[in-house]
Order: sequence, then C-alpha cells, then structure tokens
Amino acid sequence: MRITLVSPKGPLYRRSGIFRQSLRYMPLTLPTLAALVPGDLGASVTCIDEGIVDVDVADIDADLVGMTVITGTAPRAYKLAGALRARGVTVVLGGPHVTLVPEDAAPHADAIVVGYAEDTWPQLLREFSRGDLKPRYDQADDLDLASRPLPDRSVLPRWRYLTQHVFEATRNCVHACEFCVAPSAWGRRPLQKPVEDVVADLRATKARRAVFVDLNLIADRAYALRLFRALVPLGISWYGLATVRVAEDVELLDALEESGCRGLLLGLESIVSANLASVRKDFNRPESFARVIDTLHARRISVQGCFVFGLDEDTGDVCERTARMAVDIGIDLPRFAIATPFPGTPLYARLSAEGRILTRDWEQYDGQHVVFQPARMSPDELQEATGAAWRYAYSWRSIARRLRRTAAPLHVAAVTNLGYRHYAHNLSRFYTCDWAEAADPFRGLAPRPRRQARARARR
Ligand code: B12
Ligand code: SF4
Repeated sequence: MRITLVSPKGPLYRRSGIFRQSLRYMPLTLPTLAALVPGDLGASVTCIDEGIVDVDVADIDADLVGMTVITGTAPRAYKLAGALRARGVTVVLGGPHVTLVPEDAAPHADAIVVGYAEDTWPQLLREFSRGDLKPRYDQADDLDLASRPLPDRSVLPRWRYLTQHVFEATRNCVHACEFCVAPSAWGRRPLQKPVEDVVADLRATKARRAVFVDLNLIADRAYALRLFRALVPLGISWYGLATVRVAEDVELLDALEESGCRGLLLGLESIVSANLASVRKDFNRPESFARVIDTLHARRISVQGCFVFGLDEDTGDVCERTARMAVDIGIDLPRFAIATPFPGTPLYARLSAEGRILTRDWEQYDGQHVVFQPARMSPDELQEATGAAWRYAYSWRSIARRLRRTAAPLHVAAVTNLGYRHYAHNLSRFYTCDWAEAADPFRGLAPRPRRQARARARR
C-alpha cells in the first residue's frame, strides 16, 4: 500500500521566511500519523508539507492520501481532494477543522477521521487494505496517549525547518474560552503522555532545544511539576505555551526555571476586562500583565504575548492602546490576531445566531482577516487598526525599547524581532491567497473588493 500524507498550505507561509528559507518549525502532525501506520501492512509512506513545497497532484503516486485540515486550509485541502479523487485516489481527511465541522469535510473525502487518530487511523488503514473502508471514524471517549509510537520525524526534510525538535506532552485544555477551538473539538479532559514517554522522545532525538506545542502545559499542575522536574537532567532549553496563571505559582515557577524553560507563549487576549469576562477568560487580568512579564523575565523566561482584537467591547482605539501597552511593559514578542469565529466554536454559534458572520469563505479564517461584523467598529477599521498595531510594535523604536528589557540573549531577541518586523510590515503579502483564486467551492460570499484590491496593489 502506498500512502501519502499532506499538510495543505494555508494563507500563512505562502511566501514565508526571510532569507528565502522557511522560518517555521517542523509540524508534528505528519510525523505522528506516519509513526502510527501499522508496520505489518508493509506500507510506504510519503509526507508533503505544503508549507515548504507545493503539491503537484499529477506527481502523487498513492493508493491513499491523508490530509490534515485546519479551517484556513480547508479550501485548498478540498481542491486537492477533488483532483485526487478524480484520479481514483482514496482521500482521507482529518484534523481540527474536520473534527469541528465533520459535515463540511465529509463530501470531499472517501473517509473522515474525527478527533485524535491514535486508534482510528491504524484501524482505518487495516480496513482499507481489506477493501472495507468506512466513511467516518470517530475517536473513542477513553483515548489514552500512553505507550504510543514516537513521532517519525525522518519523514520530513529537517534542513528545511528552523528545528525538527518539536514535541508534545499533553493535549486539550481545562478552560473553555468562547473563541477557542480546543474545548469544542476535543473536550476539556486533559490527555497526557506519560512523562517517561516524553523524556524518551527527547532523548531519542538528542534535542538540546525543544519546542512544546501543547496548548496549555500547566493545565494539570501536578503533571506539569512532574514533567518539568523530569526535564532537569536533560539540560535542555525549551519553549512552550501556558496561561498567565503560571506567574502566580512560585513552586511551578521554580520548576519551570530549573527545567530550562526559556520562553512562553501566553494568550493575554485583551486589555479590556469586560472582553475577558465575556469570552470566559477572566482569569486574565490586564492590571497584572506587567507583573506577569516581570516575574517571568526575572526567571530568564521571555514572553510571546498574544492579543486578539474585535471582541465585543473593543472600540476603534483598542488596537493602538494594546500595542503601546505591549511595548511599555516589555513583552518580548507581541502578537496580534483578529478574533476569528472558527466554525464549531461557541463564538461562531453566537455570531451566526446574531447574523454577524460576514463570510463563510474558510480561507479567510486565518486570524488576520475580519470575517464577522464587530460590535463597535467597522470591519475595515478593525482590519486597518490591527495592521497598525503590528507596525507600531515592530517599529525600530519599539523594538529598541523592548530589546533593552528582553529576557532572551540579545542576538536571539534581535533576530526574532527582525523576523517579526518583516512579517508585521508585510502582513498583506503573508496572508494573500492567490493560489485559491476561483478554486474555492465554499466561497459563500465574495471577498470584500476593497481588501483584495489593496492586497493586489501591494504585491
Ligand atoms: C503547532 C501549531 C502550529 C504551528 C505548526 C502548524 C503545523 N502545520 O503543524 C504554527 C505555529 C506554524 C501554527 C500556525 C497556525 N496555526 Co496552529 N497550531 C498548532 C498547535 C498548537 C499544535 C498542532 C500540533 O502539532 N498538534 C499535535 C498533533 C499530533 O496533533 P493534531 O495536529 O491535532 O493531529 C492529531 C489529530 O488531529 C488527527 N489528525 C490531524 N490531521 C489528520 C489527518 C488525517 C488524515 C488523520 C487520519 C488524522 C489527523 O490525528 C493526529 C493524532 O491524533 C494547534 C493546537 C492543537 N493542539 O491542535 C494549533 C492550531 C492547529 N493552529 C491554529 C491556527 C488558527 C493557526 C494559524 C492560522 C494561526 C495564525 N494566524 O498564524 C496558523 C496557520 C498556519 C497555516 N497552515 O497557514 C488553530 C486551528 C483552528 C482552526 N479551526 O483552524 C489551532 C487548533 C489552535 C487553536 N486553538 O485555535 N500552528
Ligand atoms: S486557555 Fe487557551 S487553550 Fe485553553 S481554552 Fe482558553 S484559549 Fe484555549
């Protein structure tokens, strides 16, 4: 059996990278799925990450193609699926978008996989090899991540990435923020790999620096403490995601620092308390953001602080105020997204019920396009103000101010800031989707002409 696994390209990374090299780390999804292919099937597995190389459908020589789909890549995935199925290739779709809205994906595939695929993917392949493929495979509620095969990172060319040392210890998040896909897609039950499996993976790859893609590494405090303590003997530096709650917990902070944590991505989301309450994230308190940054800096941990604009309490000036605050309090790398009601989330359901969804063109659901009617400003105002926030935060002056306070080694902070500056000042290029022109079967409403024209003018 010949299997090809594809991660279709999204709007981001279309033209990514400074120095003509992809500035991203190796995705973990394809290596994880490749490792789950049962050995006794004697299958050959080819992986294509469209973030680094385009798929040419004519070149795919496979009996079965599996594609991983997030909302922004769904139109591209569906287009590839159509072309492959027309050639008689069996197509399987899985991933966050398929899990959130299976009914959207199902017409484009011979089979869909809903939820995590540790058990269903091997089952699907066995049934396919017997000529007994079912149209849908669902994750069981009692899925367990213990003793799973380690991801096979050799299936992707490691030299095309900043690092291949990407790991996960846990899945899911205990919180239920209105805009987040995680609770809707996978529920709130924390799933954890045994700490010794994580350590075995780190040792097998001989990683010196590691990136953890877990949504919230501190979701289960006891597990987090065990994991951090187990990392100490490895002597690695690592980067991951957590919530601001980490800064309130001295024991956790001690373990974090000792374990080699050198950077955390925090979803700060908003400087408007009423927004945080309305999206069920009021454990974030804007008045304590400065203290959180100082606490982590004191432990030599740098912070990527992520904000989202366009929540219902936001007015036109919020983007500028947020960007100024991010620079003032010394967030090492501030990031700004436009609120995105991913289908399948409570936010999508609410805005849909209120008649505020402006487009169901999934390609625009990339966190940098306005796809709904904001409550207190126009879509164009929100779009422009978000761009301005990025440009302010990555102006030379703002970079210089933040570099003075950074917790990262100066050369690392300088290079990452330069990368983000390039991104911040070229957003329209990074998020242009010209490959999908006229190809999207889900183009519900035409993209707003003004924005398209602006993007074309900048190209
Ligand atoms: C790491 C990560 C990234 C990395 C790398 C992305 C990559 N290609 O791997 C970076 C930073 C580059 C990134 C970028 C973005 N990301 Co991202 N990312 C993640 C994150 C944190 C982890 C993904 C991961 O590696 N998980 C580990 C693997 C093993 O799990 P998995 O992918 O879910 O796969 C399992 C199952 O889903 C299933 N499965 C998945 N695909 C398939 C396919 C088949 C055939 C089968 C059988 C099974 C299957 O089997 C796997 C094993 O169980 C997730 C959050 C999350 N926890 O999922 C967000 C997430 C996927 N990202 C998201 C978003 C929105 C983005 C961006 C648009 C953000 C932005 N504006 O920049 C961009 C888009 C990039 C693009 N393609 O254009 C959203 C997607 C939401 C949605 N509905 O679309 C998520 C869910 C985060 C969130 N909470 O909102 N991302
Ligand atoms: S804390 Fe973060 S990962 Fe958890 S539900 Fe909220 S936004 Fe999602």
